[in-house]
Amino acid sequence: MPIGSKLHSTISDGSVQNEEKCTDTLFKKKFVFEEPIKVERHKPEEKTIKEHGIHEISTSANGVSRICYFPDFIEKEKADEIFNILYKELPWKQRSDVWPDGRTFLQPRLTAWYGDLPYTYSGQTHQPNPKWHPILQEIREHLQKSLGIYFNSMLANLYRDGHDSVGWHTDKNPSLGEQPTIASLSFGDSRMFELRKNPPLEENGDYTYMEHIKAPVTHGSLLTMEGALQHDWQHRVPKEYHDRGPRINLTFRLTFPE
Ligand SMILES: O=C(O)CCC(=O)C(=O)O
Repeated sequence: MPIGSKLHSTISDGSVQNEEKCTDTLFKKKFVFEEPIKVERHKPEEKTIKEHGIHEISTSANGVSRICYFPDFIEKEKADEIFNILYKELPWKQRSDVWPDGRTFLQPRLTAWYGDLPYTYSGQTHQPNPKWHPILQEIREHLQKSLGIYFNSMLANLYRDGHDSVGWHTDKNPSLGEQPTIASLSFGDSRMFELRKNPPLEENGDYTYMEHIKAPVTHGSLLTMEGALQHDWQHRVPKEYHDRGPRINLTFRLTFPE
């Protein structure tokens, strides 16, 4: 008598009958070792944003992630003038990132901060700097009128050459609110702005099979990051392996007291 039938003969409800059937099937079935099916995974093809306009790049429970891209936002002569003024006149400084274990690393770029409030990221704080340079004030007003959005602060980055960069990160900072719109203007040499989608938990932080998107950030271009983008994507400007001239990036934000 099969072991299963003996065990279940003392119980008389419907579920046991089902179990008996399963057990019978199990005894009749021949044990065959089968190779596990290998699921072939492919890296999604990297996309490059070239078309001007609004690009909805993903939708999740967090909402829609959006990039707005305007390569010719500021005409060349004006962009040349802005670059020269900012390069010479902003209080550029090389700061350090402070890691959670206390180690410090010089950032591979120079920065300057403008805004009524302090701004903290990567363990270091930019002190309030409410005295906007006149050219920055002019750009801020033009941007606000064009986008219909108010900005009260701006982080400027100077990439001195192709060796300067900013690594993968999100601008997910309590002072920026839940779904910030960050407007990023570029002047000087072209660089590549890259995005990668955050992996689901089961990928254990592995980005190999996640979507990657690039956008060339050229002289006078505007790129905005909007919606759920800071929740669902990371961004960076990588080092280049060709010679590059200096590039200035202005990222306008609306910040709140922390
Ligand atoms: O230089 C850029 O385009 C990006 C700068 C950036 O990611 C940042 O300031 O958070």
